[in-house]
Amino acid sequence: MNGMGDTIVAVATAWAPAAIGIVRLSGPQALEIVLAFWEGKKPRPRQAHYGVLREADGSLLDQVLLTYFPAPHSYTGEDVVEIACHGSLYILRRVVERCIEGGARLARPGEFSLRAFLNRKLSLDQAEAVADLIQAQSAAAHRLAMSQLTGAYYEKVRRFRAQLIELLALLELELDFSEEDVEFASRAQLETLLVAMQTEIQALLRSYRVGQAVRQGIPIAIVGRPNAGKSTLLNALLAEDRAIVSDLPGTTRDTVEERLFLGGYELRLIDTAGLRENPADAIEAEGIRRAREKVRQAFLILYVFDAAQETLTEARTYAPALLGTESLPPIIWVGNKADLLSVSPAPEADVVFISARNGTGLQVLEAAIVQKLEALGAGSETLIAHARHYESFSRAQVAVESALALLRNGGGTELLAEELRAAQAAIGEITGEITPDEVLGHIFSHFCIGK
Ligand SMILES: Nc1nc2c(ncn2[C@@H]2O[C@H](COP(=O)(O)OP(=O)(O)OP(=O)(O)O)[C@@H](O)[C@H]2O)c(=O)[nH]1
Ligand SMILES: [Mg+2]
Repeated sequence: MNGMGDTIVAVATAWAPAAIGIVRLSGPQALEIVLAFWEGKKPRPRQAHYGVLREADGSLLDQVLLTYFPAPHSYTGEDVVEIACHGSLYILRRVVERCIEGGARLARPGEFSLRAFLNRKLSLDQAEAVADLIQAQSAAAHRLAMSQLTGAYYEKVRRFRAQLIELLALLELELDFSEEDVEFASRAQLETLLVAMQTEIQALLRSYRVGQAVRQGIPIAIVGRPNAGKSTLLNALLAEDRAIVSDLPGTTRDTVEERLFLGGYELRLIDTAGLRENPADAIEAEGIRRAREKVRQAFLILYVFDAAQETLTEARTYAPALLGTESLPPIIWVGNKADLLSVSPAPEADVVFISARNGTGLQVLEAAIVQKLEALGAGSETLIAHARHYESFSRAQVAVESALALLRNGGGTELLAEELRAAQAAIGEITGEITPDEVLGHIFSHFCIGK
């Protein structure tokens, strides 16, 4: 497929003054439109050319570098021209306007990548990965986007699909030769393969929560009784006086959220109102309700208790009722105000004693957070990071399970093929290439069984 017909233009770099700003055009008239106000050598493909752009009255608009990528060897698969100008907002706007005067149209959001997808330069999941890559702020989010663009996740999705197509091809062959009662696909091998796939998809489906958290910032709720030192801890972790601290219980009323980069992860730290059984007024009650809501949404909880007032065992005993939910996210127990203790408690997994006020134990706590996130899979490269993928994989999983049930109960080849087709189509939606013809194409190219 080539050419959506018109030529689009947009500023490809950030909309802010900078040393350089790039205007990009894509479409059949890209070069012609630019040449109309370009003064310099006729651009050779994929070479940067120095030249100038002129206003209609002949005055100098800017000195630029121009690169021409003829179709199909460009990002969009169409003719593309990139103009690197001085990054002045005035110049960038004028260059875009000059292109529009020459017949280009302002691109819609994502339109370059859309064209790349329609021209098969990028698959759908790759296009999503490009968007993620641009948004990624942490090493972990970057790793995830890269994995989806060309790495382990990308490979995994394609391997599942290729395996399913392979199996389907064999089953289709069996159906073609049904009178002869041959079995091209060994049922035992089929079962082994499907069981392996089922296990892998199961793990992927479980990874969705962590994948989404890594992509968008991992929500970590700081909770505990009033006056435990939650806001002091938030401030200490941020190294900034963000939340109000006071010795009055019930100081924090609403939730306070801040981003923190730690160990390659982007965290969303959420300070909450202190939890107690009998709130003094309606505002405190509302604060507690919000705190509990944050607990339910959190990926990890820092449960802060005043170690001078409460032992770890007591904190553990009372926490579930205070947190107000049965299914709690993973917890790191933070014994605060350790400066007031005469003996330091014995170390334990998921327990850290600190003094938020004078900073002792903070590094240990930070290390414990990173370690916990890694134990929860946040460091993996093959995580589902998009709801769309989660839905497709869920449907693929249902189909794979049905296929396994059919296999085990001696179901017919036709029904089996139907389930594998469904699984294959579901995964094909992830990559954006649901083409049933592909299955047929596979049979012919591999087996050459006539016309
Ligand atoms: N000795 C000591 N005092 C601390 C420490 N951390 C906090 N405090 C004090 O404890 C009091 C309460 O601290 P906050 O951080 O406001 O406590 P909070 O848990 O946010 O309280 P609420 O917002 O009311 O739920 C303040 O007077 C702090 O100075 C600590 O590590 N050691
Ligand atoms: Mg507070």
